[in-house]
Amino acid sequence: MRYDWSIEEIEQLFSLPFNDLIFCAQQSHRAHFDANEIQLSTLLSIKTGGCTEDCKYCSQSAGNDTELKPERLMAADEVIEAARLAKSNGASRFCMGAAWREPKGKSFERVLDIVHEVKSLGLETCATLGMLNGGQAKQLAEAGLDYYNHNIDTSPDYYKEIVSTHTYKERLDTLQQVRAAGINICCGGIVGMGESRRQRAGMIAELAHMNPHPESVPINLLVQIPGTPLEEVKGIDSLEFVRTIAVARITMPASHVRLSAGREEMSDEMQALCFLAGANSIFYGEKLLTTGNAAVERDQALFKKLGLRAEEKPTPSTRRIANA
Ligand code: SAM
Ligand code: DTB
Ligand code: SF4
Repeated sequence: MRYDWSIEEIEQLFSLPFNDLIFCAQQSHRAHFDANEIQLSTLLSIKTGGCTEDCKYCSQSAGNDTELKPERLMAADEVIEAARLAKSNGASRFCMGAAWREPKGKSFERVLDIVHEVKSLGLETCATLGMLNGGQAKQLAEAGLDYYNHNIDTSPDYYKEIVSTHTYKERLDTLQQVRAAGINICCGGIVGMGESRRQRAGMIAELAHMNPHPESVPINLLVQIPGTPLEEVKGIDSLEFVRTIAVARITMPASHVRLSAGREEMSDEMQALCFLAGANSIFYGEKLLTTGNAAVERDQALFKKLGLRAEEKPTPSTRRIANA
């Protein structure tokens, strides 16, 4: 496994003829995975809106003038009900998101209880709650958290154009605490925020330098939300998005690369190209956090047309072998 990709090498991958790039990505993909299996994660926003942070893309920042109405942290039994439904629809992982800078006090304790209960349903658990300290990461691990999602979102040099209320370094500090607590890392970013190709390569390089690589790498296509500063940013070409997926696959060959936000607007053909480029995970369910997602029936029909299957949750014994 390589952890030393330079930005220039990654730019060279981006510049390959498309067919060559997809061929390389397929070789990497098939060396590590069944190419016809896709991991399904269902998202739920357990605490929506009113966030103190100023991320320019986000519907949930209190400073962005969006339509969203802030809500309180959901009750545990409502979350468990949603998790049960996600399981019965075929998801293997349940991801809970909160619009917080960091979790605190009684709310954090409720999240710990929720994680414990979701885990006991036989689902993999994932949470994204903002910045964590070492003690919080340990408590989440003890409650049964399998994955923590904390994205770097873009290249280090572009990060300050996107957020001013926390730093890129603080993102890395949280990731370090998560790793130290023995929780799997879900870390990726957003494309289509006005970044250059070099900055996209810079983001992938940062992820690919992490040792070990993040176990899950969500690649989000910006959802342009009315009232956010990125509402009218010029979108990226769809084949450039497919290239980004392929480059993530080649540089992090054993990670699950997730075709994340933006799928609702994508054609079946574009999603098929993303799977061909090595994406092997999706968000599955009617909603992302605050915006729509591809409908479950549409996903089921697409899987049928492409001969794809949902990946089963690894049993503890197979996980040990995979990590050996
Ligand atoms: N507050 C926590 C944080 O920022 O880490 C967790 C929730 S935050 C909404 C999780 C991730 O969702 C962000 O890091 C970003 O990658 C993604 N995201 C948020 N809004 C998005 C949008 N409009 N389009 C694409 N991805 C988005
Ligand atoms: C990630 O990388 N994408 C998800 C999840 N992690 C938390 C969130 C996507 C949010 C899209 C916009 C919304 O629904 O608010
Ligand atoms: Fe808050 Fe997370 Fe949205 Fe940033 S991305 S405004 S931290 S919810």
